[in-house]
Amino acid sequence: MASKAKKAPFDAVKTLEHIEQQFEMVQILNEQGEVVNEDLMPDLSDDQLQELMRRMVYTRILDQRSISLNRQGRLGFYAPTAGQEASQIASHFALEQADWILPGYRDVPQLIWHGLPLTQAFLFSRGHFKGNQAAKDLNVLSPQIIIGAQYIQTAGVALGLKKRGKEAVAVTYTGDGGSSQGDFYEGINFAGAFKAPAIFFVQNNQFAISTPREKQTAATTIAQKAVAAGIPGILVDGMDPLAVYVATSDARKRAIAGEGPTLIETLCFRYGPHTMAGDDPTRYRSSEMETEWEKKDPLVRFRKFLEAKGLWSEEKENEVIEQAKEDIKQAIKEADATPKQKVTDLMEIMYEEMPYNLKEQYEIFKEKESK
Ligand SMILES: Cc1ncc(C[n+]2csc(CCOP(=O)(O)OP(=O)(O)O)c2C)c(N)n1
Ligand SMILES: [Mg+2]
Repeated sequence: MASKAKKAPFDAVKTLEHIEQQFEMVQILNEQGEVVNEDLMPDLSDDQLQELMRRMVYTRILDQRSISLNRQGRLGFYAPTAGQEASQIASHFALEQADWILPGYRDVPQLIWHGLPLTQAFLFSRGHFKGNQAAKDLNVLSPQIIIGAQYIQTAGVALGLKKRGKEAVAVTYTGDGGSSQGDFYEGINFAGAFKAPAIFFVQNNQFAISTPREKQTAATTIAQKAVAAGIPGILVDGMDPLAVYVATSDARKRAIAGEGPTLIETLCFRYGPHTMAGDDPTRYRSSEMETEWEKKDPLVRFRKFLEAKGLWSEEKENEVIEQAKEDIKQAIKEADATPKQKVTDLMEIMYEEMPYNLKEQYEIFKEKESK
């Protein structure tokens, strides 16, 4: 049946375009380390600015050493972090010790700066249970391997903090790939509905293993997904430590004030492979793309910014590098000296009271292990 062309009563596409246009990338330092948005400059002392740089340099060295330790067969599972230091370290820098961190597998640096000893990080990499036994007063959960699952846990932890009247937030990290999981939507929606004090990070490093960001979603930004949950969403230059710091402290302030959660998308890049288990990035991304992102490097731009203020030098940087190397050497020694895990260890930590049938097996293993 021929129908007369009618004018649409409303323009749904325009509504979407209008929303998408609101998500401009927040940036304070450009690639040359120049301040391009003075109004947003955070109130950080010279010491704090230096400490932030120190942590980023240390983390880059930790990444380099972890990769070579993995190649020597001295570490197990490892997900490289270089390129994501501003996203990881500057976001953590805006947090307090009382805050809870629910990390993904690439977020070991945030755990370390929250207080997890390096030795434990190495034991986690080796699949040793002691790597997952953080001190009781350290507010962290173990790195989550199931993508996006920590988003729901974060909504729960945040609501728990609110109900207990704690002045603290629950902070989680996932990737661009993680934002496609059902858990992602459930987490931000629940936290929004209950005004739970949570900060949800999506470190958009452009790839989920080999799947490019464009295949992940039709949305122009991941930050805009906050709109459907009725919570603020921020798109931030994830290679700019000051922008990430400001976005995080703003989100934390609002969460503590009872205003609920925030979704923060940090645009960044992982320079290395997905993990050390055989991924070859040259098969899915061009060297031009890599060079473009390396120009945005967070350490390079922050170094330039600090040097212009007389706050950083090659000497300072070398001190940090030497310290990191020394700490890593010591920590790997301690990890080597940790007794190998036994089957009975796993049974002991799993149960407060062991079922009788497992008790029988436990005795059998105990006997075997004593030989
Ligand atoms: C629920 C689930 N599905 C699939 C996997 C396998 N897997 C591991 S990492 C990964 C990609 C995740 O990419 P992204 O969220 O962008 O994080 P990135 O590794 O880039 O930091 C996938 C699909 C998994 N661990 N969990
Ligand atoms: Mg990714």
